[in-house]
Amino acid sequence: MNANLIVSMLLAVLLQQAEPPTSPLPNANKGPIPRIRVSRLFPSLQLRRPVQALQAPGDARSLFVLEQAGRIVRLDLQDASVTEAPTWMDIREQVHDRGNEEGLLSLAFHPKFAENGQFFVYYSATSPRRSELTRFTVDRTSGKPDIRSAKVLLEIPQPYSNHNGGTVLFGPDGMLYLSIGDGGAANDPHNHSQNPSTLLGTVIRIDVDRAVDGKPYAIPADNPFVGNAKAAPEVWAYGLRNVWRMSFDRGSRKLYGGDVGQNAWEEIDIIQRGGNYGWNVREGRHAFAPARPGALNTDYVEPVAEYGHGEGVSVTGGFVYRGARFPTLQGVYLYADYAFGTIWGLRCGDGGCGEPVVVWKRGAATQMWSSFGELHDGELVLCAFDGGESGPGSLWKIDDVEGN
Ligand SMILES: [Ca+2]
Repeated sequence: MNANLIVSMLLAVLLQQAEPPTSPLPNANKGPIPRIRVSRLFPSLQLRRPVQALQAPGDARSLFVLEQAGRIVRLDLQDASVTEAPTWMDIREQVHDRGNEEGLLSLAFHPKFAENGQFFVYYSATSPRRSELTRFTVDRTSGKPDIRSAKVLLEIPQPYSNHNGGTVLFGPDGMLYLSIGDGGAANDPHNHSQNPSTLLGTVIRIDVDRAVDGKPYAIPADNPFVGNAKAAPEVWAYGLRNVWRMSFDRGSRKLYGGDVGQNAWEEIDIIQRGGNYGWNVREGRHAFAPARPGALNTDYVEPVAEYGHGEGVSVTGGFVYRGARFPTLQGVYLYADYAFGTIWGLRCGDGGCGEPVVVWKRGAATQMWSSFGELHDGELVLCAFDGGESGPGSLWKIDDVEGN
């Protein structure tokens, strides 16, 4: 075998490894959905209201966990017996967490975090009441976050304490996405969600690597409402009530979100460019209130799954499982009800989505599932408030799946 051939074969192997897993097959919505079992990650560790768990690019060993009050801890995945969570960053001074839905809500590491040290934090602040999207940078000398590096990218006025969203994340396109709730109270009294000239009730998409027109970010040229006087150019999708959690599927590259309902229906949406997801005219697949005159678009995108308030009252969006450990779970989108603790699985493919299946039900334990996280290897972790909203918090992993 000549040297060129060996090099090209090695290159092929490397390229193969670098490629994302293949997209689901057209009939991927038809396969069986297995039940799962969960067990504690870090069984001796107690957290306070953990709301997100994630890894940083270039670091497969650490798990970062957000506590809602404003602390980010860094855990070593190889030290299961840890009893104290080491603080990585503490912004409790800046974060306002008086309301149940206020606080430090989400973190996204820049895809080039290993080189540029940038990360983006979404949290509630006060006087005046608002949500902030702020960029921080890790200090190169100390290797720790530099609080003074804070650069506010967005300030979103919040009329009420509830419905703040929100998940901040980077898409496979390198753009930053952020889900923002409808502003709160009930019924969306100011009609934010059907009015995309406000950022409330939307998912936005911005380019944080460029600063243009006096803004600390740029508007991607292919955003759906660029040049539309009736909508803000940041908006990617709207008609959303309160997408607490959303995620990109590594396989299909689709953006899945759980949109929390009001009186009757919780829903899962696949959030696409320019889509109007219906709130407050629709709740789930059902009429909620009449459309107002002059609406930009009344062609509502229906959810891919829903459940009624007999089965749960507040959806926590999860992830499509793309790990290697449980082949029968491949391609299944997992999501939960925060309050009832039930976990569902849903398979979607090019032909649409199948029916969701209950994969786990809470027994004697009292987990309230606040969030899912995806590790670099595709395995999932879950964050829980145990014993109710003021109880201790914990982390969980999937440790067994039917048929594996
Ligand atoms: Ca909807």
